Amino acid sequence: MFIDIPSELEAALIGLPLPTWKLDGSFLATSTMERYRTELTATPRFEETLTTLRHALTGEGGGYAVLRLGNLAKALGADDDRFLRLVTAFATEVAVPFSPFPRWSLWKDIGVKVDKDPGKSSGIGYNAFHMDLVNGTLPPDYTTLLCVRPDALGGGPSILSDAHAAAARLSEDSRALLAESAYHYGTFFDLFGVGGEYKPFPVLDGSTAGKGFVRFTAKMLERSELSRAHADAARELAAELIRGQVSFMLQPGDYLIVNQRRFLHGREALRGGQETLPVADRRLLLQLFLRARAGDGSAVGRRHR
Ligand SMILES: O=C(O)CCC(=O)C(=O)O
Ligand SMILES: [Fe+2]
Repeated sequence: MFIDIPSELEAALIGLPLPTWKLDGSFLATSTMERYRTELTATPRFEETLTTLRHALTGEGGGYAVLRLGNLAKALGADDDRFLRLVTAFATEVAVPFSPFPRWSLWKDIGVKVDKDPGKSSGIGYNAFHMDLVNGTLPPDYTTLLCVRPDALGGGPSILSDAHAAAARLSEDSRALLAESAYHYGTFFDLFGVGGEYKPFPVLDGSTAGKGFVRFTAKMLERSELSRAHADAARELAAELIRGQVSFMLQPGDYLIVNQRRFLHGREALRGGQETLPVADRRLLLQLFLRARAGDGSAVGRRHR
């Protein structure tokens, strides 16, 4: 699931003249996507790299990939606009980039905040298995994380788990409970491109067993009021996700793409002592969400807007 960029391709990408992107509402503009595609497809060995990437995300047993863009990050600067345009161009070949948060630009910073709820985004603690935007009726098909700086103190490996495989290991009774509209999590306010608020929601969608979203966040076990039986079933799923997890440390320039219809993600705790690090040295990821194009097999037969 780790994909290296062939050196001929890397060399060509460094000089690629990608223009600043434009947005159409909260989605990347079609004109930008077309321009980026034209530039990328003219580079050597791009098509084979893209085929490998798409297969990792949507092929049998697949569901996530890490594009190793570290050399490009080093050459261009990991938080330089040219590098960000390049990563955006790769993302565009997977699905349509968009921002659900009207107040944020396309890419959202995930830094380290020592005084935030440690289990939430940008907190310092264990970030339990979850799907991003779990309480929208149409969560992003893909969530993507670009590593600008790992934890300088050496913590915070990413964790990933095949959600359908975990659900399949549960008892019939637990699966039946998870298929009931008995779960809820968080607030839903002023979000674009992810449908309406879904509350309460079922974790498993009985009609699309093995296919649809496993609409789950282990964070609701601590932060939402759930009935005993429904909470127990959710706890069993959380345990199975951990049993099946893979974990790895993102390196500078690594671009993690997660197919949210297949895999759930999270992150182990950062190493203690974060408050001693200057903010500019702390871990920094940039996050971008993608909506599948209608008819590409991972879409839901609905145009993005
Ligand atoms: O910090 C990380 O590696 C993951 C963060 C995350 O999953 C999120 O903010 O949604
Ligand atoms: Fe997340």
